[in-house]
Amino acid sequence: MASSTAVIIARDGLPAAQDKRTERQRFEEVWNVLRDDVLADFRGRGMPQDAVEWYARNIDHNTSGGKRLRGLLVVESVKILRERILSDSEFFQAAILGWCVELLQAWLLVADDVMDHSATRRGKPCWYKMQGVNLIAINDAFMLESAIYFLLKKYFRQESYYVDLLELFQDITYETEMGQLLDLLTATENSDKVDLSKFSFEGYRRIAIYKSAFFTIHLPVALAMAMCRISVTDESLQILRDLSCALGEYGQIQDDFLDYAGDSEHTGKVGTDIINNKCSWCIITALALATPEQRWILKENYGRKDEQRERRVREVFEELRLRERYAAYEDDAYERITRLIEAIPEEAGGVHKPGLKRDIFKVLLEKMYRRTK
Ligand code: DMA
Ligand code: MG
Ligand code: MG
Ligand code: MG
Repeated sequence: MASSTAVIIARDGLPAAQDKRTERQRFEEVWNVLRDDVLADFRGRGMPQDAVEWYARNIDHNTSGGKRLRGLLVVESVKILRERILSDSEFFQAAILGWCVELLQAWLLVADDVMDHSATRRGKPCWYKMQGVNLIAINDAFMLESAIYFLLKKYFRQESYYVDLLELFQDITYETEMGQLLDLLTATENSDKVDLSKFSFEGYRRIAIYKSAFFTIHLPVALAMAMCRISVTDESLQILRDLSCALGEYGQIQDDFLDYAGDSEHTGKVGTDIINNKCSWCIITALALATPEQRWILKENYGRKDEQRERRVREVFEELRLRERYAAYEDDAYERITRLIEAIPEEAGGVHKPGLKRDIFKVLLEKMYRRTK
């Protein structure tokens, strides 16, 4: 590990318990080290100054302003699995893996915003909308992805579980790309071909789980398990998959609801699902409740690049009391997921079996419940 790291993490030589910085602050500080690593390597390969500055701008724009839900989930999970406060070097290692998940999210969002024709993200213009970027954003997304594998190699190559980390990132990236494909294919761009009968709860669930659940929940928890050298059994994998699907679907339904009802000042992004003809929880739910007349209005106005028509769709969503439906869904999801968590077997015959811990999912569910951004 780089000697500069030890200085940053163990500031003033304080034992971890007396360290007053929040976990989030410590997590952010690790990023300064990793950012320098990536840029020093880039410069070291003979890249000219303007390219270094471009890469730095790409990295800074796309890694700042997020909630760090996924990155901190790795750190939190390692802490819960170890059942104690982490040493400085353990915190650093867990935070690197957390930052690799944040980088995965960063490049996925750069590409997602191009494909969704979005305007803003995390309170700023989307990267492809920045002066002079445009389609260079495609290569910039790939470069953020490559930074993940650079960091994994630099810090984990000597570990016995290095290949497990690589496989996790590759498999789950692939699954997320499958989800993005389903999301885009279900949303026909051609407004003559808007066909709401293509939307179903079953199709919705598949999109949500593939595009969101696996990289948001399965990946961070599985990385933490790998770091703690907890071997994955069929049983624990099934539990992790089930919990990821339940929590991930819930998280995507929240995202869809906020696309329609969220305060864009607060979420940092302006919703695009209605004009993009997305198979969102809102439209699926509205179609299930609509009268024939409301259904006709939705059919005539959904998925059109026209503000007036978007407003008509919103009016029907209001008439159908989607906000109340969502609040009821959310409370029901909270109860249901709580029961799933309680059913995770932690102990066998009184002997503690190393494996998943309920607290990982409990803490996450509490963080997600009633989120407004
Ligand atoms: C985004 O889904 C999914 C990935 C894999 C980035 P989305 O387009 O609903 O996300 P957002 O609402 O943040 O654009
Ligand atoms: Mg999007
Ligand atoms: Mg999208
Ligand atoms: Mg969305």
